[in-house]
Amino acid sequence: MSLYAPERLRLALVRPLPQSFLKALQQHPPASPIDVTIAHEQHEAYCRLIQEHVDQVIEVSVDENHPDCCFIEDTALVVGDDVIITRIGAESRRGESVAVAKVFAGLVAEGHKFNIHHLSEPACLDGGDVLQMAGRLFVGLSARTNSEAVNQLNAILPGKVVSVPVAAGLHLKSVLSAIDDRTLIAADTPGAREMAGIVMASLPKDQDSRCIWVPDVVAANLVRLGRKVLIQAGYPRSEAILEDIAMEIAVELVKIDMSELVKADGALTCCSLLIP
Ligand code: CIR
Repeated sequence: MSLYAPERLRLALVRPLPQSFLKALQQHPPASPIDVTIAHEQHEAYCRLIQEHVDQVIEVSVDENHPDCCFIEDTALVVGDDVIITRIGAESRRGESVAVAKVFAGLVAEGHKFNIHHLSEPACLDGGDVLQMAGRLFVGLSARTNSEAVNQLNAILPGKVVSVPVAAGLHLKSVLSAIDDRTLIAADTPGAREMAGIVMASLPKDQDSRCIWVPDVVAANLVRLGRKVLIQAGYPRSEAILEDIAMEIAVELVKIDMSELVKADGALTCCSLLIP
């Protein structure tokens, strides 16, 4: 059974982009500086799209002391009824999980049936390193996520975790994501090919799994929202490839420009926590 088959999502968490976003972590200085006004507009447009496709959207309060707080995906994993509050890899971001943990505790108090777990030191894990696909939890071992996190996740979710060394990109999902349970979308680069190979080898043998390569790394990260799929605008060659797949599996592509967030290594998945 799929761990993640969001036909209609019941709940999502998002977190506004702070004014301090200019200080967000960046792997490399971008060609042009972040325009915070445009970044806000792009993030608000993203949140509107999430709102359209999810029954309940909870906005976690903004935290100016954490310039990366809008990248809420990194703070928690939701796998069925299990919620795992992460211990974010970058020390400066670690405090971001606190407010998210409080929101989940509040949901439990209201009657939601979540089992809440916390990763503990020395584990480090960013949600961007976790791909849920076909009943598996692929966990990138990266500069942000370590093997102790994999051990702790294995104890919580026995038999589901597959680790994948991150050979390229900040996170596992910086270079690949799933458009459905049998179709991996991956960047056509040597590092991403290595990572995608490991994912493909661990997918169920009884399904006709495939990997579709896109020429633009940024375009390999997409968000499935029911019958819509959010993709990054501005990558026509990748878009043409994704359009063919979308037609075949009867989903509609929705293009969104998040270029100012990409400058801080933000992928599309990173701005929400989606709960089927
Ligand atoms: C960071 O370096 O942690 C942030 N600037 C970007 C995090 C993006 N997270 C994600 O794609 N899951």
